[in-house]
Amino acid sequence: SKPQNLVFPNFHFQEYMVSKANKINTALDDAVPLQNPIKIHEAMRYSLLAGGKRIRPILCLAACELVGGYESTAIPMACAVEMIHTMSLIHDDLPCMDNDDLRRGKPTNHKYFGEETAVLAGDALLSLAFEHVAAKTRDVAHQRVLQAIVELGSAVGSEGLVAGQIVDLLSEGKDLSVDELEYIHVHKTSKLLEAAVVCGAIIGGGDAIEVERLRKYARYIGLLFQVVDDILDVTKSSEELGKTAGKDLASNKATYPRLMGIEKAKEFACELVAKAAEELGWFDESRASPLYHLAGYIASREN
Ligand code: GRG
Repeated sequence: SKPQNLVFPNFHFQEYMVSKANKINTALDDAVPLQNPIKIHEAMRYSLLAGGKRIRPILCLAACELVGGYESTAIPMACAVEMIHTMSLIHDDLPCMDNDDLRRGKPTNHKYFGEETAVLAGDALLSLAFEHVAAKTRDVAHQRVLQAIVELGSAVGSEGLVAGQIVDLLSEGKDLSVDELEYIHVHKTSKLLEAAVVCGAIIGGGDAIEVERLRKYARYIGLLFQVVDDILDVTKSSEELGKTAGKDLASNKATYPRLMGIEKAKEFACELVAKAAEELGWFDESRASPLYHLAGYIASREN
């Protein structure tokens, strides 16, 4: 395989993230204008433009560019992925699901607009996501657009996010095995991250081998995302409580720090970054630098 020196000397990751997030925010703003009926578009925009790290759409653009595609061709797909992510958060926060009051530093959609509007805002974002890719993707063979839409649909539906959510709901109050926990994480979190990367690569003109290498990369970072989430759960609640053991260790929930201890969980996170980087070793070094840094970003994020 190629050498692993993926830290391209002239690459500035912070600037890269800000520039990509700005482009995505502008594209999302344009994709959902404040039109009639005002209430529904206001509710869609409220959550969609409420910040968020934009990890998924940035992954999508980075994968597209890695395989030699233009950023502009993957912008509609990147927006679609973020629309779906946002709608999943809106629905996840509803009283019939997690019943959360705050999201992205603001009152949740249903707290602000009411439950009926929040459900509809989620539905509308889900529908718009697919319409947007199909209608707005330019200069890409239709067969590729179709392939990406199939990939996205399967990552979201009853074999993807929805599967993870239903299994999560059904297992409430039960002691979970590691496999059951893994199933929930893979479906609730990894599937959409994977679709973001794979769809970006398909839209960017990647061949089958490149797409499958990037799928493997995405699976490692999907798992990494969850391991880091679990570590943050422990460290954050420890800080909040001013104790050495946080809420995670006090609950029965199986988590990586709980299963293997916090230090081993951190080591595991480093191993996952290394494995993700290994998949990138097959690509051009300078082009792979963003995805390499994105894995590091997911590993070291603080929220
Ligand atoms: C998708 C059709 C459809 C229905 C939704 C409610 C539901 C089914 C699924 C729940 C999915 C869910 C909320 C998973 C958690 C995903 C996750 C890790 C969220 C946090 O992602 P970040 O940290 O958040 O990237 P920001 O706010 O930065 O975007």
